[in-house]
Amino acid sequence: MFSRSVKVGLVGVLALSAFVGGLFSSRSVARAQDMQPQSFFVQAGGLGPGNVEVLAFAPQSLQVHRGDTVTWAINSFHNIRFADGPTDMVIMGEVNGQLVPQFNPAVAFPTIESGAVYSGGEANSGLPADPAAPKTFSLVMNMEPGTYSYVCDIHPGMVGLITVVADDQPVPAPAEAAVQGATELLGAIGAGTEALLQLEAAPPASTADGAAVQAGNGGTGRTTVNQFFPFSTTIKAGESVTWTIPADSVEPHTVSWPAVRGQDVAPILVEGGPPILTMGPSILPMTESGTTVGADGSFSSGLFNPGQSFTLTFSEPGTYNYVCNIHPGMSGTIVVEPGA
Ligand SMILES: [Cu+2]
Repeated sequence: MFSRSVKVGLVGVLALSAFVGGLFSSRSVARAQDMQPQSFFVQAGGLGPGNVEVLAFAPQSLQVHRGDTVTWAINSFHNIRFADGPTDMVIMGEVNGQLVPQFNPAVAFPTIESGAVYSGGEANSGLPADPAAPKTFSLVMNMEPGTYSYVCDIHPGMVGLITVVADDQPVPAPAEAAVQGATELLGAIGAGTEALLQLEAAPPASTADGAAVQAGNGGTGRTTVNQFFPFSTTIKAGESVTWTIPADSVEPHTVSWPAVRGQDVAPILVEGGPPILTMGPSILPMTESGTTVGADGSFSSGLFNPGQSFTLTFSEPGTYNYVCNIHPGMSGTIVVEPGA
């Protein structure tokens, strides 16, 4: 069933790539021959078949003229902040005299509106208010010629470049830049799809210490496969399961049962100011690693990061259909049989 959906997805992506290739009629143009401002598209992240996700801007590097518009298609959950490097997504802040983790306001809230003219310096799109809604963000580039970097703070390492080229110098046409972006995304999705098929075929093996489950994958650069491997694990009551995210992965996950989705943020309203965005039950740790859980219990690791593990011991027979709270479609099953 899996391989079928992978094939269909790839065919669709390849068909799209051929279509975009067909648009390849206009070539690089200098401003002198083309006084109309142009409009460029950049993909902020990309989604592939089998829960493969690319955490990169594509094209990663874009050339424009002053006055051109850049529009980012924000695929899933990203911000766009012009800056030299990322800042912390989560900071500790005071709520009622206690320090609690909260989303950094410098990341969460916009400092420039979509459609505005950008003339340099720090500027932030803020986070999408509704992560599920399709979203775009546009800026008119009004900087001096030079190269400007921007980042997504949610995904450290997700960096894009915009080079403003002097008016008398050519830049690749928007269609050409779009093909470049599609090529970069296709390559990254292809690497993720290959990793997915390999992990499906040969998931991590259990050891004497208990069952092993890998959350996500490593070794594919800016691409993440948001799946548990193996999908289904059978143990006996009293045995344990350890979930591990490879150190060279680029994405955190949760291990949670039952699912608590769409509650990443618990806003606290503040009179006369922006709300404090504390972390919500989808991503807050609820269960310590090493805990023993029964059939009537629930568990949630909270966000854990590449290189980290989370272990549970299951005392009661049953079927536990657990999920990652932050990645829709990322789920697994632990079947606990009666003990020997
Ligand atoms: Cu996940």
